[in-house]
Amino acid sequence: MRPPTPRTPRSRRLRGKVATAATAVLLTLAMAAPAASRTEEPTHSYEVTGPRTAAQRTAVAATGASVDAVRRGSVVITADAAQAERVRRLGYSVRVLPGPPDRSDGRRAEPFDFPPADANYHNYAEAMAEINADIARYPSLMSKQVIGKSYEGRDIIAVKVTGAGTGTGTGTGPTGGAAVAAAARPEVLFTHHQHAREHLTVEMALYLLKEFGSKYGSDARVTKMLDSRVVWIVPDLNPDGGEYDIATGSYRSWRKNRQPNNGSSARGTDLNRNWDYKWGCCGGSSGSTGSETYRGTAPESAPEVKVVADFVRSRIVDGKQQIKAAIDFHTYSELVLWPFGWTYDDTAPGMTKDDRDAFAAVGKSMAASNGYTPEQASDLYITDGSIDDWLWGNQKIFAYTFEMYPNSSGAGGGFYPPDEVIDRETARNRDAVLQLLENADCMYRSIGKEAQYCR
Ligand code: 0X9
Ligand code: CA
Ligand code: ZN
Repeated sequence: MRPPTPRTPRSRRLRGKVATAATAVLLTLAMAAPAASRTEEPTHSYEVTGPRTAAQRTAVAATGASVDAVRRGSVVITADAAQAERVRRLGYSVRVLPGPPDRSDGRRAEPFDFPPADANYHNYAEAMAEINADIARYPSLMSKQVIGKSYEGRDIIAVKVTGAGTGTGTGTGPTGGAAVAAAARPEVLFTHHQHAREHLTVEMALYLLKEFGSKYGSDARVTKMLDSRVVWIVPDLNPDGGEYDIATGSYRSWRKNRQPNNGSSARGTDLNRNWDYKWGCCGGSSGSTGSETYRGTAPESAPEVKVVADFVRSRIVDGKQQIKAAIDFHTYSELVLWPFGWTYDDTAPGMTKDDRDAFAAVGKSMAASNGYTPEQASDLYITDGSIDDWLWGNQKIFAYTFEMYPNSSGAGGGFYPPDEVIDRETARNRDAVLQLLENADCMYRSIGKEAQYCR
């Protein structure tokens, strides 16, 4: 079956103008045939009271629900009715929480656009336009590559950001040998928006591009880093899911991509369970197409994961992976997480004590700057096939997961914080991002072992 042609949403400048016939047709389609409610099981957010250990939370996740927030003695999940019933049968009390907030302001949203009260979020077309404008403004600092396409055919891009200065990865400052120095720059990867409803992560990517562009040459810390590192920003791994989530003007709490599943009316693979490291190994994902954490038919069966994994592999030069460190941005819970997610153990094959200690040292230092909680990913619950396990286990990239604002599902809006918080909550990670860039040339310096590992 051919994927449908992606619809190009109109720019927000046109909002309020007379709807064209084409737009009216789109609106009708989007409103009249919500695939989720007709052919897929509707999901709700629930508070589950009882689970207080990681093993108990892993058992809750094994019902096929996604665990969205962890508290002492309870969790918040997204689940359909059958999954919620399975959680109940584990012996926990389950209470329906309110659905996504209504941000319509009593006005009708344009199809494939954020509701009026959240207009400062960027849909796919708006984000691409913003990025193109940044690149046009700072052409010697940043450039764009289309690294592949989503299932529905949208471009997945990587933006390269690196300065014209002559710094190297050694921290010795200007060398006068620009061509040689540029080849030696450690590379750092930022990935965003694996999960459709986590729209704040796209804003995080836009913030980084603006910050790097506007501060290069004036802010000493930014300048030094961009002259001695190559930054790669993949601002949107899941454009299809993101557009689907906002398509009707009411948020759908969608998580996965929009790939159809053979023999099932349920769409989507959880991209963060589809990476090729210990895929499906350990009860940290689901083999059921209807699950929120469906792992796909095989590692990298989701085109979006394959595209980004191929891109990461393309950064192996002369047998050496150039990318040294990474952050994958998610929402919510305000966490800095490090691998592994597939095992509760701190160390494991492929994770020595020194590796773990370096992860923890830099992780805790970043968390001290943004006020998040630092911990190993599996302290929450087991995940398998997640991006950071693959980046570390397969590519030896020091990869973190950040869970952004809000802290809990209550006050901050859960997956849908109001657009008023975008500036504050993206800038909040400025120092952590710079810290990762500063550590990227030798993560083991953080544990006093530079001489042993980085010569
Ligand atoms: O479950 C996930 O994929 C992440 N949480 S979210 O609510 N954004 O879906 C957490 C992943 C943590 N595990 C690893 N990073 N391995
Ligand atoms: Ca607003
Ligand atoms: Zn997520």
